[in-house]
Amino acid sequence: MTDKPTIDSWKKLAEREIKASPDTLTWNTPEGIEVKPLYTADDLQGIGHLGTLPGIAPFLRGPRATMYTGRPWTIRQYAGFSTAEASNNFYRKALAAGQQGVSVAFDLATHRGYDSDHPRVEGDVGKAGVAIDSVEDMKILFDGIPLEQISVSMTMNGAVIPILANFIVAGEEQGVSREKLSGTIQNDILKEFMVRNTYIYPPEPSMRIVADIIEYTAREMPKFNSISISGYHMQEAGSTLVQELAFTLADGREYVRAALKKGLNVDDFAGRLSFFFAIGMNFFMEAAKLRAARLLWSRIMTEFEPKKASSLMLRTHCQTSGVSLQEQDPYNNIVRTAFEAMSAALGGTQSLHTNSFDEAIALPTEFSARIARNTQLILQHETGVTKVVDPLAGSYYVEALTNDLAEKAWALIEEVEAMGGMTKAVASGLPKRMIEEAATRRQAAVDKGDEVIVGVNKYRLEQEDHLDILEIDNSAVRLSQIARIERTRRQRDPKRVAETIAALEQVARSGEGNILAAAVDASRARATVGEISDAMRRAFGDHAAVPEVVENVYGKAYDDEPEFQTLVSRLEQFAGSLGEKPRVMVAKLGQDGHDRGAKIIASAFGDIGFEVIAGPLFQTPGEAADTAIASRVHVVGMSSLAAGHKTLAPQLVQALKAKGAADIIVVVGGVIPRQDYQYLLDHGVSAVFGPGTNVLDAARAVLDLMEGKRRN
Ligand code: SCD
Repeated sequence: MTDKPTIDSWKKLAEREIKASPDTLTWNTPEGIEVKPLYTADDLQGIGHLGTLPGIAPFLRGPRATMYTGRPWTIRQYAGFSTAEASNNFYRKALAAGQQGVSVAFDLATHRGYDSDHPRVEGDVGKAGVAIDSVEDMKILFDGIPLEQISVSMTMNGAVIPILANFIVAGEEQGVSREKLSGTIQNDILKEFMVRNTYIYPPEPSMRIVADIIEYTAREMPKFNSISISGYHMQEAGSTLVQELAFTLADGREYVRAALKKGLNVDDFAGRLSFFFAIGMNFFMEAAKLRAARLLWSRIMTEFEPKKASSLMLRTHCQTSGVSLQEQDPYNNIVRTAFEAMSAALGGTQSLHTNSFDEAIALPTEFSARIARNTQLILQHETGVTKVVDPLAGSYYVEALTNDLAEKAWALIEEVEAMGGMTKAVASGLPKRMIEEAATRRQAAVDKGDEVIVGVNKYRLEQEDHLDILEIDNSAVRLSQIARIERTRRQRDPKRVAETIAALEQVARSGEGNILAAAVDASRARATVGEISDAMRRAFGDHAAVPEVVENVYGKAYDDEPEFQTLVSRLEQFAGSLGEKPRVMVAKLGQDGHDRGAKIIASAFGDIGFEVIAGPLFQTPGEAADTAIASRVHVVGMSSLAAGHKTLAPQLVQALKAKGAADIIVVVGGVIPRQDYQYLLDHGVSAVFGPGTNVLDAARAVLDLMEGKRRN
């Protein structure tokens, strides 16, 4: 047997093995990529990138020549909760235990530019991140952490101006001048309008803020990354990897244009643009995605004719996927995260956050955070993955996949370009709609069991183990924050505050000068995050999005399947007896802008036959009650993903009662720990739907409740 094997001989063998054509083994991914059961040298024909080298444009094989063999990626765990003191303590312990950089998670009140004493944020303070009201909090946050040595990432977009200003002043007062500060500010507003929703101002002034920050950091903070152009939140919202890749790079192109419009030279800022991607469970495709991202970014940047090679380089942070984590059988999440982390390393990330296994349900505990950090330490020290650059290069499959992803993403980037760029595309709602459709399609695939999630829709435990979780006493944090704001206000010079705030407002209104520079003066004078944000609100106004709901995606995935049809008929019958379609309002309360779950429920319930009212984001419980009453709904479904449920759900029930609408049924869904179910039920909530709930089961349960109510 000396004949060279051919693909035809393999096909024949394969056919004999599976008793069908091997073409039936091809997997159509959600990206529309056909993954064949076998790749060979033939699949590399015509791929142009194969001869490239790391450290050299187009950087597909990595931005540094030696990559991890010279220096491993930064272990940078995203964390923050409660007060600045509590978070500082957490950071110090993490750094002592092997973490290499700090990454701050702020609470949603801070994200949206409200001080902790603002009535709209009662349920949000200190919950999903740390509460920061002024530079006094920021100084405590970094107490004992040498800012000239440790790089700090801050995930902030809405209130990016006061937060970055406070960081700069905290550095100054720690004796570290701003040119020595290293780190990254997220500062990526376009994806906020698309998926993450922690915006404050309308798109146009928001883009000016981004450009002002790029300008200021290019001039004054040479070691600081001015932006973290993020696809992560798109994937979390349900995008495909091609959408994540394309929209993120198109966002980047838009930011470059905004900075050039300010009169900057491309080489003065391009090297400090950074990126941020999610790494989900599609192991090889995620690694290929990072390689494709670097290839396409250098292609995009070439258009701007930079002189420095580093201007063509894509450097990125990655985070393992939050949505791949499950509440059910949660220790499985450790395994999921480890695979995702390995994929990020094989893809060549510069910095990585590994999620803790309990993050599907709560903030990490010290125990779960240790395992998450150790996942990376084990990868770096024990697996040998750092010993060679771009080890997947030359794999028939990975190279073909890199090429497929690049081609598909490029086509979508060109589509955005034809619309006039990403700001216009975002304004048209197209990317958001595409992502929401992909998310709804995926939910249907999971609900139907076409996509297996171990421990959730297959191999589910009869009895889940109890899990200890970290709970934040939100009202205690709020009171201590309010005490500190009051002290800061008493001790500061009111005249200086008024002058610096007036100057900031003037810079914002006039379009002249740099907003961040003006905010640094206001921060030095101890103006609060809320006061700085309000000055800009007066100049720019607030942005309010109109919620849209995707139709005919969930229902279509089920076609005429009996399970779906039975429910549809049952609902029709009930509507007949009611004399109208049952109406459900999907409500988002407080500053929690995570609306993936709410959108999927609204979309699926609509397809099942409910009339759905999608409430606007950021309502108070009283406002949501008013909307529910005005829309004459039968049920309010409150979706909570940011831990405000124990404060906000009882307030909603009370508000409905106080307004004479106690007959409206309240159900709650989202990230609700099991230990909170009884509390919610005791406070007037009729049903709770935790993570991993099958949407058809939820719809059946809501219908049961409505029928029950009608009988009584
Ligand atoms: C790197 N260096 C090397 C080297 N590799 N030197 C020699 N040989 C090598 N092989 C150098 C680099 O040039 C750099 O120096 C320094 O070492 C640090 O390396 P780096 O690669 O720049 O790494 P880092 O400082 O960690 O920066 C990584 C990014 C940065 C560029 C990606 O932007 C970053 O840290 N981003 C993190 C973003 C983040 O944490 N976001 C959290 C988001 P010089 O600098 O001198 O060149 C969380 C979030 O949104 C969650 C979801 C939600 O809230 O909704």
